[in-house]
Amino acid sequence: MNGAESLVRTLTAGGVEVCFANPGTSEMHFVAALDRVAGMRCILGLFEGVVTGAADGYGRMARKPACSLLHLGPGLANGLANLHNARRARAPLINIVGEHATRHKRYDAPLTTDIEAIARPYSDWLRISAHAADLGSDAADAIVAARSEPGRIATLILPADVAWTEGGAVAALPPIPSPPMPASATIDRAAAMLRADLPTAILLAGNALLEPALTAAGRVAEASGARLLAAYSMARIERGAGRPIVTRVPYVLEQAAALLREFRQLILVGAGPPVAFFAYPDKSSALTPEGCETHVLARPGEDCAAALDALATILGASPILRRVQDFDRPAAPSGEITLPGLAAVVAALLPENCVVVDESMTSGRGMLAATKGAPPHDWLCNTGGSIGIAMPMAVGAAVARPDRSVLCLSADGSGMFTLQALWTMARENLAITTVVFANRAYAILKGEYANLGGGPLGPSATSMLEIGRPELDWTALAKGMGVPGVRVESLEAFAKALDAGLRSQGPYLIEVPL
Ligand SMILES: Cc1ncc(C[n+]2csc(CCOP(=O)(O)OP(=O)(O)O)c2C)c(N)n1
Repeated sequence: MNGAESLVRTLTAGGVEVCFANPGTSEMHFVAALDRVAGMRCILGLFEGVVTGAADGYGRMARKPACSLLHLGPGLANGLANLHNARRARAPLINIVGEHATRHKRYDAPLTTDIEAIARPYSDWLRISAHAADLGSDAADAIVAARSEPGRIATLILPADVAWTEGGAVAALPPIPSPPMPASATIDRAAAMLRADLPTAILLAGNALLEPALTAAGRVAEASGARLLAAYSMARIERGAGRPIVTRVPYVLEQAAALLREFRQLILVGAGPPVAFFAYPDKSSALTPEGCETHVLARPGEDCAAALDALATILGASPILRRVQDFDRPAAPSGEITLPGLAAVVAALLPENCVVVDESMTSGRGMLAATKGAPPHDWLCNTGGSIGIAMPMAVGAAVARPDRSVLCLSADGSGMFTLQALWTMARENLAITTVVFANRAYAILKGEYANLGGGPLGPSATSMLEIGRPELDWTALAKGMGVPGVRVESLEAFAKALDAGLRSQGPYLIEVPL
């Protein structure tokens, strides 16, 4: 068995069943091993941003890692933007990057770069494999690193000679460490704060927005009267009718500040203190109101669910959560396309257990509020602000959960970064309905420019923020990659297309001109 085969065998034995890949010559032994080892589904992405974004979406939905396979430094560089988002999402991911054979590096062949230097800031764990005999145990260590709470990026750099040399050995998986429990004094302090008669919010992020932590948070809120908030950069939230009521901190600074203003106490669970996305002249970057006491109940790598459960017990919370979101959804509206109308159609038709991948940007700002009473579903967001994640992430989510339909909401500018994901959707026949909000602009940047107080925009600057010349034809782009689609001109046409897409067992694209 060569090193590459020991790597694939160790990965599959350790529960890594999917590899999103864009390989090259240096990864050929890994690719060849896929035919000798059962149990690894290999999925081709036609750009590395699709590969890393899909691995992120898979990790968020499967709650275990897929691996990505990238070609040397340039392949990694192409995948970095979505690797950044994955790291910000604390998604579990094993990032395998091929490298030249050790003896080849001194020749400075064209693809040579310092892969370690490129990968380091995007990795929580990194190792360069040195010997075929150790590659299996390197892979096992990578799995443990990726699977350790709250989910980590483990980058394994794989020199070609380590992959092709005989003497590989499959390694057993060391135990995955359990997340530590916060100190009891930390939980007691949170209980004392919640007993004080002060307006209090509990800010949740990461795994705290998923069961079982979510219900425990709901019980704490019910017992104490505290309000549950979700960090703007939330990776995934389980929401909808029957679930705890959680409000997301808005993107827009003034709106976020207005939401947070009333609180005198803030308890953080898997979240950092709220901060603005960007700095603006004369505005604070920190969003925690002045005089508000902040207390960290559980850090991201700690056991958020157990901490919340212990807190609920101290507070004498009811074991059964009663204060949940009511089922409430509108009838699908008709008429001219408007943003509230589009949100209402989505709310009217969202199927139970749907996975919504949201990079709708300015067009979807009303989506969360409109869908809060829809049947239970998951909502996945862009966590790192690097745009071009929705379509790749939808691929990964659909691969992880073939039992659920996936609704991908993408703004047109964001979508253009990684639209090659449509090809993978078609090739793998994934049940993903992609809605493209075609406002033909980088609309958010116009608002940001105004926030920066730069005065009126000149024609050259304006043309940097508009993408309508030439006009993108999304249904043609999708068709060219094997995805059927339709352009809709009214809310009833949108509702009809959305219903058809969500019922179909394959990919579908709806272009909504705005
Ligand atoms: C990788 C990356 N490149 C560039 C940006 C800067 N950026 C932020 S928003 C945006 C345009 C978004 O336009 P679109 O996705 O069409 O959404 P809209 O604002 O029109 O709703 C750009 C270019 C970014 N965040 N990430």
